[in-house]
Amino acid sequence: MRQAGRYMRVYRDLKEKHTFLEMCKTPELACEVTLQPLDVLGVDAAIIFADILLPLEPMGTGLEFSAGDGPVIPRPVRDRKAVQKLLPVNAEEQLGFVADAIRLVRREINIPLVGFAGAPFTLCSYMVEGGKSREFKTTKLMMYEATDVWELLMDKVCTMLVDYLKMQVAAGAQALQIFDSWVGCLSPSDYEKYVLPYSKRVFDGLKDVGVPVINFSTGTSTMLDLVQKAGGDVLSFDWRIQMDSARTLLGKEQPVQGNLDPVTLFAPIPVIREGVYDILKRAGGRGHIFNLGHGILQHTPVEHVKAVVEMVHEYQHE
Ligand code: 1CP
Repeated sequence: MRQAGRYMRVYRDLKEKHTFLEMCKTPELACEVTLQPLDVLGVDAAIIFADILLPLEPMGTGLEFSAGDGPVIPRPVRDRKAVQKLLPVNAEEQLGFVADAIRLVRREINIPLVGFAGAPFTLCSYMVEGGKSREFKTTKLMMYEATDVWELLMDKVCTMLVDYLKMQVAAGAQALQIFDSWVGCLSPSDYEKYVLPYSKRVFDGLKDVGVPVINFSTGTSTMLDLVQKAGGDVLSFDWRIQMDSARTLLGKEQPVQGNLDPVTLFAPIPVIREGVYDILKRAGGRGHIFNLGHGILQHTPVEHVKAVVEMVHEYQHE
């Protein structure tokens, strides 16, 4: 995961000439951006260049990325009428550019390519709030005050997601990652009641898709057992829990991914090494994919990212 290729010069140069959405929707450009970090960093897998919010456009809410402020959803969905008006998505026809980009990338690389989408909660939170949020008050109030509207919205998003993710696998994605970036704003009980059944529906819908599915979330260290119940072959979580504690909680047979704090990448190399080794040691050398606990930050020194990849490759388990 290297959300915001913005930390790389080659990406910024390309963005001088194209908008972010143009880059996502032009398979040749999306392919180029996907490839950009691979040789430089020496990573073991690639993630397709796209965004979790792309499906909102065909659903009818609109989608804009204004410079600097992140995403804007011009027609947020806040009542029953708006939810009823949401359009069913034909993934092949309306999001086929993602499949095309996947096909192009597969021809160019010999490492696995990860496809992805947003999880139901995180996507719905953008649709309800109209953009990013700190408190998620509008979203939570929809859950509490208009539970049936919330459920209808989650239902529509789940249907779209299973379809969209299957399309990515058919196009050649060799693993899938479902990003629940903001679900950590919920209490465990609210997660269990308003979100878990829907996330589970997506993971269940992908059970026979034939590739591993990664269940990614942040801020969920106090409810990882519930997140695990939703499903997914691999559980990916952030740095707010130590790897060995998480593995004890989840059971040692549960494959895991994570969990370096992306801010650590700005630290001096010896501090980074300490953080990386700590995770690898606590993970125990089996069933663990090393990764950051969340997306890489703007201005991250590329040299430090390279150094981390080398550290992981050189590490010898005792
Ligand atoms: O150049 C730019 O300014 C655009 C920056 C950018 C990029 C490079 C955005 C806007 N999205 C992406 C690509 C992206 N997004 C990928 C492809 C892999 C890569 O190239 O890095 C992936 C996997 C994502 C996933 C994504 N988008 C998530 C989930 C992961 C996470 O970080 O939590 C989320 C929440 C988004 C929404 C989004 N898209 C872009 C921004 C700035 C945001 C976050 C805004 C917010 O804080 O709400």
